[in-house]
Amino acid sequence: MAHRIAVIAGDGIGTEVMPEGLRALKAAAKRFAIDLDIQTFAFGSCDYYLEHGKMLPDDWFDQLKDFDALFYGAVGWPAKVPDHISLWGSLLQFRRRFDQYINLRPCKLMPGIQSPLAGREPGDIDFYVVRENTEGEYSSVGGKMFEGTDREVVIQETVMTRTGVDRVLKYAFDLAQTRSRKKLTSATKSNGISITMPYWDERVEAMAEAYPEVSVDKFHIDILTANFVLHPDWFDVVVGSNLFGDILSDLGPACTGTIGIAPSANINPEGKFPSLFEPVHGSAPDIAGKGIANPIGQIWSGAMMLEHLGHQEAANALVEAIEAVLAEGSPNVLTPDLRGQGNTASLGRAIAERIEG
Ligand code: GGG
Repeated sequence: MAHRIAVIAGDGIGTEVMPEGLRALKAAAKRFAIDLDIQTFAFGSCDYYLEHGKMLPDDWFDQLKDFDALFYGAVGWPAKVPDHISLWGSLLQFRRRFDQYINLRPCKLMPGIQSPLAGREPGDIDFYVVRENTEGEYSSVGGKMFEGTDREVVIQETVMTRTGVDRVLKYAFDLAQTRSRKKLTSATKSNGISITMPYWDERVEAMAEAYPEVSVDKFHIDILTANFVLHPDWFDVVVGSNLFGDILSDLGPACTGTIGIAPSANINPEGKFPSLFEPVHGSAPDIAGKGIANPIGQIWSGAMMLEHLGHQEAANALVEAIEAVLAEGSPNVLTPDLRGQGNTASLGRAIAERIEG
């Protein structure tokens, strides 16, 4: 039976890397005889907002809920729509309504890419960030008072629920258990943020009792970011709240040379709703329209989607094709963030050709 994939390219470079993500997916589908039923949607972009006054149509949930996966580009064009309106009006709706409470973000130094961290080789950086994806600091609890006066007050609460914290910790511990190093690092700031973050720590300690084989480290976020740069080889599975996970999963890929290659999966592990696969990078208005965006984050996200849909061999073929093209290092193929003179299409085409074999 065909896998139903909903495609939403979104804004900026999302619309430029998506065709390369699809090209790679179609090449894998052909080689491994996978039936993909791909349907593209125009909503979820700032242009849609300018035309309709909202990021999504009222019936978006019903339109998307029966798909097997969502393949997503990027959102945001602050010159057209304020970022908090575009993000809350689209991507965060998907994550919440489809209960995609895991945001899984691999961070790996690939062959042929020079890390900005001196002396680091492929193999030195290979970890996952597991980000809580539906609550935490990304909460809609709060408000404004005395707006426009000199007594103006703004408040936004962090929300941590036992269910929300335990389920992301369980996912992270389960993942750590499958890895050879079996190491889990938890990010908090429990010396300064004195209620929610110590609560997260308590839940880590409680969960750790069920995983005696997993070694657990707890770091405050400030020194953890320093250690990402100084000792990226220390990390295996890093778990954090919505905000901390977001920051760490930009910093991690930056340590591997470029955020342009970083993929992510927003997962509803129970499979009750579709999961969503998107590059970590955003819409990058500064380079949009130039055709130079790196498509690897989108293509690698496609590999995570194929794995999620049960096609491990095809997923491996995508990642191997990415690694082969990076290792080859042809300057005419690689995008400028990889120190090449190529463009989005040349890199996407080279990877698709490798997949085809
Ligand atoms: N493809 C990822 C994307 O569009 N990100 C825009 C963004 O600002 N995301 C914030 C977040 O992931 O919470």
